Amino acid sequence: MFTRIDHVGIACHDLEEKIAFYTSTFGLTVAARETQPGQGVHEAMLHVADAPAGSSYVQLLQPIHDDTAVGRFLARHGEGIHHVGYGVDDVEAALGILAASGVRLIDDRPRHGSMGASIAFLHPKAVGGVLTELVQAP
Ligand code: MC0
Repeated sequence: MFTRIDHVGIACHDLEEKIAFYTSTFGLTVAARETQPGQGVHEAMLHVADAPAGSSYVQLLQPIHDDTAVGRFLARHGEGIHHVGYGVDDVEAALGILAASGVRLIDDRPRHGSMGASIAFLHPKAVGGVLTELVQAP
């Protein structure tokens, strides 16, 4: 089902500071910056590598305000890994397979994600405490 690790989402308080750290320390480059009001985040995708199945990224996430998924996560856990995003060829097909096998979904249909991707989340309680995202690149 998974074609690659598309990205690792990292929650942070200060997007500019973390972009500066990842670019200067690890030599990553910023592939995209967006604000996603529906997800409650300002975010940056930092390119890590290319592979035949597609590219991989670090996704830095700063909440737009405290009462958002990432804002609540920061209050509870502090900065750190927020979710793992896996590449899939067809997010709707993957959701259908997972729902049929009883995996608890957050999204039963795809929504708009970073860089034009079609995305859907699986509940962390169904994945051993890991918030898991399916990503179908455009
Ligand atoms: C919350 N919990 C997590 C978690 N967030 N566990 C692991 N990883 C996370 N990231 C756990 C809490 O510890 C708690 O566990 C329980 O879930 C409920 O916590 P809460 O604070 O009451 O939860 P809510 O209301 O924030 O809901 C949690 C849920 C939500 C995962 C359903 O955050 C959600 O729908 N997330 C999906 C959307 C999202 O995260 N968007 C931001 C990234 P206990 O054991 O104490 O009950 S947007 C993005 O990434 C886009 C732009 C993209 O990639 O393209």
